[in-house]
Amino acid sequence: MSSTLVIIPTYNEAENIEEIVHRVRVNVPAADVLIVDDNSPDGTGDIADGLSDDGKIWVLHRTFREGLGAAYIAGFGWGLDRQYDVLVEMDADGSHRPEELSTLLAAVEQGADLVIGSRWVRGGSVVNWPKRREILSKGGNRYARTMLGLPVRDATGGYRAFKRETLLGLDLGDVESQGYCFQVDLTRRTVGAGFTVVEVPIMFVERVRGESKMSGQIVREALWRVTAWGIRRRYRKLRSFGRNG
Ligand SMILES: Nc1nc2c(ncn2[C@@H]2O[C@H](COP(=O)(O)OP(=O)(O)OP(=O)(O)O)[C@@H](O)[C@H]2O)c(=O)[nH]1
Ligand SMILES: [Mg+2]
Repeated sequence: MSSTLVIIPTYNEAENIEEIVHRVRVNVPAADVLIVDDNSPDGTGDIADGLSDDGKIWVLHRTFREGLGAAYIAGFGWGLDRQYDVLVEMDADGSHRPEELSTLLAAVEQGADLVIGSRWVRGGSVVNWPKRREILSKGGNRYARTMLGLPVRDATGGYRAFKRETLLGLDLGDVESQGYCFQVDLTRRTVGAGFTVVEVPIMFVERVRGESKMSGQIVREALWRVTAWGIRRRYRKLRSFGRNG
């Protein structure tokens, strides 16, 4: 059996952390959980410490808030050092339902190198999102897919399971993207390295408690980085066409 680590980054998730960890433990008891907390002012880190006494729940305390991307990179490093076979990304706010985790893990067992829990494939859905969030997510995905040539409907989705070998093949040391575009960045790297990506439909549920960290700055970062990656990709293609054609 593969050993699995579910990585949950947190910033001010005091109202959510206990429930989400409980749901992971109930639904996939064999998996370990790593909470990566960036010194949340609301005490999420202390609550997490209180959960971590059964040998399956771990907490990585970081001193500064550095964004979702940096938190995941730290969590991946922690898990790779400890030889986990599968590393899962999951939000703390309940949007990524632990009840669907075994579906993602089954796709890994069947051979996928990266499994994305997808809102925008047949059978996927979003619950309680305002129309503007749906438009932003669908539009952002269409833009990323076109600019980067990605064979993926939900490249910004953050509910994912990576095989350890996939992460080891991605050169995580030079990842700079922080917000949503961290997910696009990892998708693009995974596809570019020739790994297999499989999307499984999920029901994404808008958070009920706590505050979203989504911001204009996160959207702007995604837009300029995807644009820059896309231009570089086209330039490289043209150059190699010029050389070979
Ligand atoms: N460690 C850490 N976690 C973060 C940081 N920013 C966001 N998170 C966590 O990352 C997860 C996703 O953040 P959300 O605020 O839900 O953002 P989102 O899912 O993109 O936006 P919504 O769809 O509006 O919820 C949550 O568990 C957050 O607590 C950060 O800077 N550091
Ligand atoms: Mg969220």
